[in-house]
Amino acid sequence: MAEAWRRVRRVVEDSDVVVEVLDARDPAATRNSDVEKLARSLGKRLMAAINKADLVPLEIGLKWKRWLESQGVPSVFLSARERLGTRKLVAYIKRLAPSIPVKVAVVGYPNVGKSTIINYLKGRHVASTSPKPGWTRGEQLVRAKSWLLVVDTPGVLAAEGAEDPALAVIRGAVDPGRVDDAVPYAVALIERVLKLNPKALEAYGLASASSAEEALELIGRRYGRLMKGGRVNVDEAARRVLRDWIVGKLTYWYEPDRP
Ligand SMILES: Nc1nc2c(ncn2[C@@H]2O[C@H](COP(=O)(O)OP(=O)(O)O)[C@@H](O)[C@H]2O)c(=O)[nH]1
Ligand SMILES: [Mg+2]
Repeated sequence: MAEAWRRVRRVVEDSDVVVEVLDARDPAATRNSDVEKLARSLGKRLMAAINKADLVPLEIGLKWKRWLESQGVPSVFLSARERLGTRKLVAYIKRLAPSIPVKVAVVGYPNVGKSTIINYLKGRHVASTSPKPGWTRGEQLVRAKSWLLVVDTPGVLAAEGAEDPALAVIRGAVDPGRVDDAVPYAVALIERVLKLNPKALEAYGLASASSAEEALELIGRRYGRLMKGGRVNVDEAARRVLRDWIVGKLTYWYEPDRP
């Protein structure tokens, strides 16, 4: 078993309630059936936190919430960064708690907002970060409220072998500053946006594009410095798009039951 998965397993084992954090821009792509199965097989209560609500319309977020709940996953639609819906998250955790105090673990792909959520849950009343008796595996527990203990380590899911490079980007596996060739990743991401929600490219001032390659070219022409001979620096444009995804400047949304 890979070390990353072992760590996720440990975090889940040490909890009663597992909060799977999803990116509201693409909840289906940031969902992980392995961790859901793991939580269920260990008898943990599972819920989803559809995070970054500030980036998508409310009615879309609520459709995703209903979609997840129809599959047995209680869900809240929230913006951890903007502190919207966060109290509802706490209320859901309380409702799901099998006993008090409840131990909560936060899991998800990189960049979905796990640390922001953990920090919110911990709040300012960090009473203790020392390991509790019975906590032999090295995870830290923070008592956030009298009834709420937070596992201080996020369960980071690794995006392994994503068949579609767009999924690798969405699942936080591509570092725009380090990846050798950013273009195929950016093209794949834009293809997904064109397929699911082409209007989202209006954020780049693009009314329409007939292909992802054309869109990338137009983005480079509009925002980048041109190279010798007026050629577009496509590599730079691609890295910009990947960065924009990470910081939330690039946003799109779609309804459940599309791919
Ligand atoms: N727009 C938006 N950005 C968020 C939200 N929550 C977290 N982020 C941002 O997403 C990035 C990753 O957040 P972080 O908590 O470090 O994610 P982690 O990798 O899952 O721990 C950071 O730039 C956060 O500021 C949110 O609710 N809305
Ligand atoms: Mg983190």
